[in-house]
Amino acid sequence: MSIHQPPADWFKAPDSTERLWVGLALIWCLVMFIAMPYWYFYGKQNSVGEGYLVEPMEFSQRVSKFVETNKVGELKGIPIVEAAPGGDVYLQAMMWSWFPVIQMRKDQTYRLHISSLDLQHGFSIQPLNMNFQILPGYDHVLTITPTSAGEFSIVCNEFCGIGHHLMTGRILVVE
Ligand SMILES: [Cu+2]
Repeated sequence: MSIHQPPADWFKAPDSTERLWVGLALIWCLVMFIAMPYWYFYGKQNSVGEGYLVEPMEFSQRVSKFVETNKVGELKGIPIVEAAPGGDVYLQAMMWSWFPVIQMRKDQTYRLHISSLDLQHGFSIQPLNMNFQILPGYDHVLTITPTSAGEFSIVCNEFCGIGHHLMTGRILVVE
């Protein structure tokens, strides 16, 4: 029971301005409703990729094996790793690093496996606008073909703690 009762005749039929706004909001809802599936099929970015279940420890072992067999150099103490074209590439996210540094050949296609060992991170390639959510327990596989050579940064775009802003990685694309 409220302290003050509303007047019995509280309801007023919407006037023309209110009807106009409700109408505009409804039209906008429909536009957004259609835009989501449209963008899924015709947008040129953010594929959903493939997803597989994987235990964090198991994924970490795959990363270690990948690094051991494919290491080609080192950047500030972090191994630079290059897979054969068409091969599997592994990237591990954890508070607060991306491991290892990935090297790829321009115009070659790779299967990039990404997973997290602890909590949710965001995989974002800069300066391109590509963003993916990375979750522990899931091997997120992106089939990617770099179309230009250069150095690309990976940043974490999902707040993951006090060192979140330091969580950067590298992808090197060579000719
Ligand atoms: Cu993160």
